[in-house]
Amino acid sequence: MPRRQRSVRRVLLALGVATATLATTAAAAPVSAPSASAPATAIATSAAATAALDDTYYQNAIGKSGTALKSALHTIIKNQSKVSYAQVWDALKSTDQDPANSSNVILLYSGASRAKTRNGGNTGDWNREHVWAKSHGDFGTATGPGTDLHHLRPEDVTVNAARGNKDFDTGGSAVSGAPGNYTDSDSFEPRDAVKGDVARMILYMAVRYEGDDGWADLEPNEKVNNGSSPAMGKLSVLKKWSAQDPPDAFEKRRNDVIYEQYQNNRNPFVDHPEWVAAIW
Ligand SMILES: [Ca+2]
Ligand SMILES: [Ca+2]
Repeated sequence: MPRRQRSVRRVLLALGVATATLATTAAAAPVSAPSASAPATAIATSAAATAALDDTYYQNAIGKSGTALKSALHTIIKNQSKVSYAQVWDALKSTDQDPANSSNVILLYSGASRAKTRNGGNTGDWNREHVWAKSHGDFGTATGPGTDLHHLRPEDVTVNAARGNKDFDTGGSAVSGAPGNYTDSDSFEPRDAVKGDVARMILYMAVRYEGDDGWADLEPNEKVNNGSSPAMGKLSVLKKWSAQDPPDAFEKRRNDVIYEQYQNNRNPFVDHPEWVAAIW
């Protein structure tokens, strides 16, 4: 691991220790202690972690915008470890663990909490959803974009099939088994709570894959029915979704787990959602 990443990890570990210490102190405090202090502590810790990343991991991207920012971020995030498609199963059990039940994962579109042991291909199982559909650029499941955890999520087998390789857009009829999701013949609309997650995953893929490493140059566009083109729509809708659903604790933890335990690279749009508009 490059020195810069090691130093970021040290800072994050230190912050993690600090958070744990504060949490213990809060838990041991008298019940009369004002509970309003807890969120302030969490926000301060999160801001400190982001500042630490800006000084290290994102050092060469700070202050840039447009194509210069996209290019700087590409250089940063393409430096990564990779997992095999078989290893994705276990990784998702960690990255998408239900915060309320460590035996389960949360499914992306349906929002259901399902046993980690139900990974598979039968009805009632969950499988590996490629949010950037693998046919868009035809990258399959060889180690590379098809195994990149930043856009892979657990999803119910039937719901995954309903999404298929459709582009993202609003509208359609309700998706069975996935409340709040809609689909029609050429597009899929995820539930509100993950609209931003979906957008940031797609835009990560656009920055990570620029056609310089044997894989297609993936880019968002304004179309649906992109088919096997290395493109995903609709950009204007994805930008809106990212703005209306900012990163929450689940999405941020996921980014940290991928960075620290699996790929040693980050989704910049989870750390800096304002970079979506700075580039597009
Ligand atoms: Ca969200
Ligand atoms: Ca690209």
